[in-house]
Amino acid sequence: MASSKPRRVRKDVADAAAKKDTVPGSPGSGAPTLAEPTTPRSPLPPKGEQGTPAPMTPTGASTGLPPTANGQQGDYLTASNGARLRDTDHSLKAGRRGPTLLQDHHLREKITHFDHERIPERVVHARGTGAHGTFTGYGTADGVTRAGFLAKGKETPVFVRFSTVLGSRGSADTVRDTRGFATKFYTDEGTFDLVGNNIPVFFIQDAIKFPDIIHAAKPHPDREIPQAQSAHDTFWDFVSLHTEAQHHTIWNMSDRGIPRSYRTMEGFGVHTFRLVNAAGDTTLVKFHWKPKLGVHSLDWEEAQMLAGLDPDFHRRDLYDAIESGAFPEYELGLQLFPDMPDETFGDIDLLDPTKFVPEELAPVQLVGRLVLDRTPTNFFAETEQVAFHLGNLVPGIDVTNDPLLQGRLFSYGDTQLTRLAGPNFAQIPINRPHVPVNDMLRDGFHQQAVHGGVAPYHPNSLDGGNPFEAGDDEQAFLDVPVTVAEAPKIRANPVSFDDHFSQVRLFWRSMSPVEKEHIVRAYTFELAKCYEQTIKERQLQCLANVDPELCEQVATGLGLPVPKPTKELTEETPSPVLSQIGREWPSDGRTIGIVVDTDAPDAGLGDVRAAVFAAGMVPLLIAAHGGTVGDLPVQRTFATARSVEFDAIILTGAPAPAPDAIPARDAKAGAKANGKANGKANGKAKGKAIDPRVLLLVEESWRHAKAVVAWGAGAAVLEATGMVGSPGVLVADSGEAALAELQRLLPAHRVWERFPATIS
Ligand code: HDD
Repeated sequence: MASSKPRRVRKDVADAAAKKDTVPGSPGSGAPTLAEPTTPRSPLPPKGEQGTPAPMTPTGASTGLPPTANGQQGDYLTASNGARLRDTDHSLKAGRRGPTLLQDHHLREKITHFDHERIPERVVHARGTGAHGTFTGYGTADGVTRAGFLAKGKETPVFVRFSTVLGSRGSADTVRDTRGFATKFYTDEGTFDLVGNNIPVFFIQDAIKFPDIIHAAKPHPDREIPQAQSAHDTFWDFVSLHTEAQHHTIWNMSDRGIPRSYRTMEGFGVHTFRLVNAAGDTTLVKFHWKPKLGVHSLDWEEAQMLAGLDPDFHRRDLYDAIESGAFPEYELGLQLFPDMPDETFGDIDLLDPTKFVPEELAPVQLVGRLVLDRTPTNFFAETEQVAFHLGNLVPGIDVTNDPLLQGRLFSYGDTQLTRLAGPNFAQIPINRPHVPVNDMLRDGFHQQAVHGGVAPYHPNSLDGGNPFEAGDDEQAFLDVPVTVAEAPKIRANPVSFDDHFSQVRLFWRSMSPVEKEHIVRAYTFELAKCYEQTIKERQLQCLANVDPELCEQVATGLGLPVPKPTKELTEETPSPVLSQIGREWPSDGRTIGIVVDTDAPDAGLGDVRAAVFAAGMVPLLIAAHGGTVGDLPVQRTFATARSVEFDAIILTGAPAPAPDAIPARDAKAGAKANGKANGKANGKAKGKAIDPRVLLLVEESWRHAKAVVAWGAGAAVLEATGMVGSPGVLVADSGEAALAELQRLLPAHRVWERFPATIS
């Protein structure tokens, strides 16, 4: 029988505990290091200007909680029930050397929560990064759609997530792959998700093939390699057998597969959608995102180097740009087509997602501007938990019967059930609409709402008939009453879907010679990584059906016979706008590496740095060691700087090797190695040894067709590498003149004429 007396601690035990068995850091323990918790203080301000909007209720109303309500900036550490904690560094034990007690709730809670911190990564597009921003409508789409967020001057908050497709969550950013460009518009009429890619066509025509293409492209199931690559047998096995994938594949093999930055990448909604205006008239549409900085890509060697040197390159680039105020900008554009019963434009079937419509035939009409100006406060809460869904449509935008789109309408909601553990993922803050939600969806795992009322059904009288259905004139979403032709049930495609090669040829023919060379190299690289001879031969046969020159060059690279075409090679009119080269783009936000000799800094250094900055670019000083040069901060050292980070290099000095560093390159050996590339070279100029890391920086920049300008003592570096006279390598009279040369060269992104292409 339990004693009714209060429990007392035996005095001898209490004394012993006070002497040796107390918890370190507790009063009387005598432990010096853990005497008191951190002094409570006011919550820290949110990072920069980035206060998260206060958490909202499932109806979209603010809870009134401060932005950092769930952050670790509060006064006291607490358990999840809010009780203040005295110690979170030691588990509760039976004595200092005793076993841990099961009753230690804090220990169990802390470890249990940690054990479940990871959620399944996305089955595709696992590697991604996001940003907040604002979309402003131009009002130019009013005639074709009643979507309110496109109205003139209307501002709508957005969240964008960029991604690669194949790699796992921790994979490198710069792999050769398609990039996702998914935008959530939190409009006044509900959330609209535009879930696109940076390539306007897709691998497959019917969603039922999606598991096949993804299984083929993901790492091999036995060894789980290669990670985030298409250069392997199963990928090329599938795309050479399933030839509708050839169009998307050539885009991947082009420079589009390795964007320089998310800021220099186009976006495409891919499918044809249907717009409806206030009068009920419909128009077919394809969505485009046009980056303000133009379309620009990495060099393949750069992409590979970056995968090791800075696997977070695109992620970092996006954050750095936003945090430095160089906000990424894109314009939303529409290609509009009359909504005819055959849903074609010319001879292009608008329901076939492996086809695009050249802009020369249907110009892209700009309807709004997106500015990304805020990085997420918490990666997991926002970027990881954001859930896009093509079914998130607003009045004025509807779907078509594209069979890929139809399957996607199912997949996105479905995948979140596993990934976000239940049906209430739309209540997660990043997914909540910014308008009141009044659905009759109830219960389920992780339900956040405390729903009132007794009648979550329609019609009802017990809750006064609430909520009511909206009338046509009350912003209701209307399914466009498209006529569905009477037809037999069938598992087959429209006949027009059988053309798998004409647009692949169109794309190839639209490329400039240098871009064609890159495509040849990419196919040759990828196929050379395959082990199965039959797969290489089958893909060469596909290339023969695209273009004889392409096929021949790749076959030569592989050392294989050149097959003859088995299909008629149609005469396709090129679409020049597909080429990334030959146009001029703004240089805003480009990164300029400025090499400084700390022993003899140039007097004009500060002015040049300021001028680069004033021109909207990012100047980064590179020197032998950290600290400052005069009052200018050194941002990279020769040990941390690699050429791949910079768009151009300015040399303001010729730094000597550190006394204890690797010896400067031997003049003769240097001349021999570099002579192959450009005539003459050595590691010394006029008898002065130059730090080999500077030479490497400049040589790599040269290999990657970047502008390199020097003035003053910097000219010695160019002399040492033997590059003077090579296109885009210049010695200027002054810092001002050097910058002027850079500004002349940068709008083309790279100095393409340095490597004249051998392909026609
Ligand atoms: Fe998809 C994610 C884009 C076809 C099934 N897809 C996903 C994302 C993007 C795209 C950008 C990442 C969204 C994010 O950042 O969270 N997907 C496309 C495009 C397609 C396409 C442009 C063709 C035009 N997708 C496609 C098909 C299916 C899926 C045909 C399935 C039948 N996609 C998914 C998915 C994902 C996804 C499994 C994984 C994570 C997620 O949805 O939320 O449901």
